[in-house]
Formats: sequence, C-alpha cells, structure tokens
Amino acid sequence: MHVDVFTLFPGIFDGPLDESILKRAQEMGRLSVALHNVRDYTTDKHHITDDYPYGGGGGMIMKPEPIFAAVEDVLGAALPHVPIILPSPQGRLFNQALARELAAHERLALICGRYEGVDERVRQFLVTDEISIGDYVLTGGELPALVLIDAITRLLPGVLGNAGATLDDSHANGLLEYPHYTRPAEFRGHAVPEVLLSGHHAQVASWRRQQAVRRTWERRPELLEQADLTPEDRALLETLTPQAGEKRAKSG
Ligand code: 9D3
Repeated sequence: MHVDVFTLFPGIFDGPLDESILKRAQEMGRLSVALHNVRDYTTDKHHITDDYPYGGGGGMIMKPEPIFAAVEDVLGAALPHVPIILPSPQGRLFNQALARELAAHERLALICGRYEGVDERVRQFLVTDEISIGDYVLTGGELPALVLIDAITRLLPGVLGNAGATLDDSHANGLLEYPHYTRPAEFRGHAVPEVLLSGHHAQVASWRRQQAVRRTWERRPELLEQADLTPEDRALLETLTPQAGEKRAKSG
C-alpha cells in the first residue's frame, strides 16, 4: 500500500509513523507513506495557501490551486486510478468495512484540510471520497488521515504477525470483545474467572462468546442487529431484560 498525504503540517505524521506497527509495516515494505507539503506547490511570493471566503463570513478557506497542483504533480498519470480521499466532517462515517475496502487498493491519496475548510472545487473535481471519523470537531484532517492509515495498515497481509488476530477482532464478527485477563490469577483480591483457568477449551470459548454478546447488548445494542448470532446467542439474549441491563451497567 502506498499512501500520498497532502498536508500543510507534515510534521504531525512523523511520530505516529515512526513507532510500532506503522514503522514495522514500512520496514517490511508493506506500507509506504509520502508526505507532500501543499505549501511547496504555491507560486506566489508569500506561499499563501488560504484566502477569505467569497460571500463573507468568518474563517479562512484553503485555496484550490496548490492542492490541485500538488495532487496532479505527485499522482501524474495514475490520478484517475487512485482514490483521492478528503477527511471531512461531512464525509461518510469511517468503520471497519470501509477500512477493509480501502485496504484493497494499492495506492491512496489523502488531502488534509485545515482552517474552516477547502474550496468546494477540490471536493467536486479532485476528491473521490469524503470520510469522517466521528461526530466531534477536530482542528484539521491530519489526525483523521492517521486514523485511516492505522486502520488500513493493520489489515495489510503480513503486517500483524497472527493472521487470526484481525478476524477475531471486535467489529470483525459484529460484537464487542470479551474480557481479557493475564497473570496474576488474583490481583488485589480480584480473581480471574475460574473457567479461564480450567483448561476446558470449549467452556472457555462458550464463556467468551456469552460475555461478548452480553457486553454488546449492554453497551452497543444496535450492533446486535448486524451481528452473526447463533441460536445459543439468541437464547442468552432472551434472558437479558432491560431492567437487568441497567443493574449490570451500573455495577460494571
Ligand atoms: C467552525 C468549524 N466548522 C464547523 C463545525 C467546520 C469544520 C471545519 C474543519 C470543522 C472541523 C474541521 C476540521 N476537521 C476535519 O478536517 C475532519 C474531521 C473532524 O473534525 N471530525 C471528524 N472527522 C473528521 S475528518 C476531517
């Protein structure tokens, strides 16, 4: 996967790309990220990248010319074949299915907006997809771009050591995860559930599944509509009443 990032603040990417799995993916040759400073594509003496909005109103808008020049220069003849993504509060909400969809491409371009936004002609005539990472207000598109890169990279073949880890994920099966424990078996008087110490693999699997279903019902009930539920899962859900749910939610 090659990602071209267009930004006014390439330094934001340095730390996250230089650590842990994103670093290793690049060392393995599975991921490459090229950072392009949009300011380098200005042609005026003061390297201006923003301007006042036509029609008035507050804030500044990113000018179209340096963005078009940067993307056209970097992508060249590949431009028609590469998704050009604008992280934007007005975009389609990012989720695991969209991460999988993007991970199937061999090249992506990400345009990071700053100020109050980008000139509408960038969206209309350059961008192919707008993606939001959630309903809260950030200061620009750089952190969302990193979120996309992170979610995509861990799906690339060979990046996670254990291939099963991505399948077993929360959201991969449509359920939240079951609780995890490691040593010690008792910590400050709090014991690990007995079944996990028992060595009964089938009982462990059944306990984990029940915990995942129960937890999803408590915290994200809307996910259950799309989840792959077994007859056993449905039987468990029948035993969960709204009142019992409130009790459990309060006692953790
Ligand atoms: C006064 C600012 N705005 C109205 C609330 C518009 C606005 C413009 C630019 C709000 C945020 C931003 C910067 N955010 C992003 O570029 C962004 C974003 C986000 O803020 N939340 C969730 N996903 C994304 S993807 C890009």
